[in-house]
Amino acid sequence: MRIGKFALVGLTGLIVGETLLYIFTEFFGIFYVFSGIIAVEFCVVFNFFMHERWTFIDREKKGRWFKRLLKYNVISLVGMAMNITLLFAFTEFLGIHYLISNILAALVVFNWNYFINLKKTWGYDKYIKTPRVHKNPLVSIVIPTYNEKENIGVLIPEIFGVFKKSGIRGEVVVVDDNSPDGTGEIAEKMKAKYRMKVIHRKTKLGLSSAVVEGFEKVQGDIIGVMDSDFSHPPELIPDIVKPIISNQADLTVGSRYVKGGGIKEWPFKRKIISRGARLLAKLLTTVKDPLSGFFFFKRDIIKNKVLKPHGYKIGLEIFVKGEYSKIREIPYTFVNRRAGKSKLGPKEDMNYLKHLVKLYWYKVNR
Ligand SMILES: Nc1nc2c(ncn2[C@@H]2O[C@H](COP(=O)(O)OP(=O)(O)O)[C@@H](O)[C@H]2O)c(=O)[nH]1
Ligand SMILES: [Mg+2]
Repeated sequence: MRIGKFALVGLTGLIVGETLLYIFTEFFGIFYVFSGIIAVEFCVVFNFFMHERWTFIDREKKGRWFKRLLKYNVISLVGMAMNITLLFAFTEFLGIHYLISNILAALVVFNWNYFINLKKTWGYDKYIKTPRVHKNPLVSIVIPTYNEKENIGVLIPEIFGVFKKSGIRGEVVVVDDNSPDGTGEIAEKMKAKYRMKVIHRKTKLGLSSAVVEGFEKVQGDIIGVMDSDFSHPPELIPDIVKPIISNQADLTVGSRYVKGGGIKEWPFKRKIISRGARLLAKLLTTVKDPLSGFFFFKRDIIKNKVLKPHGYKIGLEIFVKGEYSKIREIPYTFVNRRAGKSKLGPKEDMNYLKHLVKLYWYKVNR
């Protein structure tokens, strides 16, 4: 396990550091603070080479090692500063005993160091070879529905209108969980007019599993996901798929948290919860709106991946497990649903936390 190697190198570094500190101070008579500074620097360089030769040996070799050393050095020093700051904050503001605080701080900083170095210094995300899509690809949009009778009949024609206007070859896959209000039948009737499939499941089995089931039935090389309640504007489809069609992106995300994006009419409480939820996903992905349910991707990025639909954030699952290199986030404003009721309640917040733990575990073991 890579993170284990990383930890072991860190530990050996500590021993080397201590030894050097002792030697410089006792044998060379250097003031111990200066000895400490020299020892830390030695340590950083020592650890760097261990990581180069061992922890990250399977990377694609590109660029100069000296540049990586520089990055690693800066990240390590920032990490140390973070450690001290957190130690202080945990002790003073949370009233935790300073020895415990230090362990907590070290844990946070260790993880930070690991993930940042993995990505930034040794570039593990960058060198993934992503497939190209060919000219005029088929775009499949998966739409999960549960009691959306007022929306679905309006949404589908709008989507196909957008396809036509923008010259996109598209299909829609509706996954309905036997909605009591008859959404499934409405969708079924529309098949006569539009290129679409309707999957009928027996009971309400949940949003994520519906989407994953949809993925299994799509024909397109590009797959998209959107809600059926108009929270995700169909007019945006061209902006969000075109970067993929032109191979400028492997994954595009409709984003509320990049410049130009936003949310309308959310109460303060929901905004706070959303911010907290976003923060917790911070180390998992660089996507700025990791909880977005409006995204498109090249089918191949999930080719060999097992998607586990825990909770309802299927997007996050793909952002974390997918093999892609180029992401693009397209700003949009999330609006509350046009008609009908939300199906997701507080129970889903717990599911989200469980999902996060699983994804962090996945990432660490990768
Ligand atoms: N098939 C299926 N779709 C669902 C389920 N739960 C929610 N959806 C759909 O998923 C989308 C998002 O759900 P919604 O209730 O709007 O969630 P909110 O926007 O977070 O309030 C909508 O298109 C729903 O119809 C489910 O259990 N099964
Ligand atoms: Mg909704």
